[in-house]
Amino acid sequence: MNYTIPRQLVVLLVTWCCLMLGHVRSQSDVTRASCVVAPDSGVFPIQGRINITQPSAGGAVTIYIYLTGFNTSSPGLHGFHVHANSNLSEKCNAAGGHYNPQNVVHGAPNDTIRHVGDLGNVYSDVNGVVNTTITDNIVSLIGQYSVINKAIVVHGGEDDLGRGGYTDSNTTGHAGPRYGCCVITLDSVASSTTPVSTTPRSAASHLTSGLLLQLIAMLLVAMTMTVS
Ligand SMILES: [Cu+2]
Ligand SMILES: [Zn+2]
Repeated sequence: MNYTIPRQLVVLLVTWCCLMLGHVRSQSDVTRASCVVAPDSGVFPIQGRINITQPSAGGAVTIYIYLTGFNTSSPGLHGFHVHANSNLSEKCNAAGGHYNPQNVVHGAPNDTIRHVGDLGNVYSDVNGVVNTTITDNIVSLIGQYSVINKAIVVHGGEDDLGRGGYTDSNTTGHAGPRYGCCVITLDSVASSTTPVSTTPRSAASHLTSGLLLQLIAMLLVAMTMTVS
């Protein structure tokens, strides 16, 4: 029996495969980490989750923050940093100082000179909730200054970003007590089989491969329309 598959069906299947390949590729090239925040022994039951993604080595990280348990009667800013240690045995105090591998002074996230861990402040609202996203170009999940296995600490007070004139403004931002903390753990690494830190693929090469697949898909769709 002579059975032929309609040409349009074949073209559509190939198109679908190309689109799926592009999708899978973009998903698996992202490095992901997370941090489950627990309260210090202090007054407020701070808890929540922080997810961090980095699409490429050397690229910006996006930090998704959802925390609850802050004082509902005084909404405001709370210092938010990566600290140097992964040890939380003395609650948040064992996390050490700000992650500062370059041994420079404390600063604001946008300052040229700052600790790697200086992420500024997060805002807790009238419900005692922090729900925000930070994008940062210094913190990384990959390479020499990776923050994997470092702590994140959220403070009781506002980080003055080094400008407050207090004795600890240039080291801690005078951000006050530690309300909650967690250790950043790696969830998934970019799919590349070569070590990302030694041979990083540029953002441009990711873009090119994605665009190529999309171009092939569009050509195939155009062919289908021509045939029918
Ligand atoms: Cu801190
Ligand atoms: Zn700092």
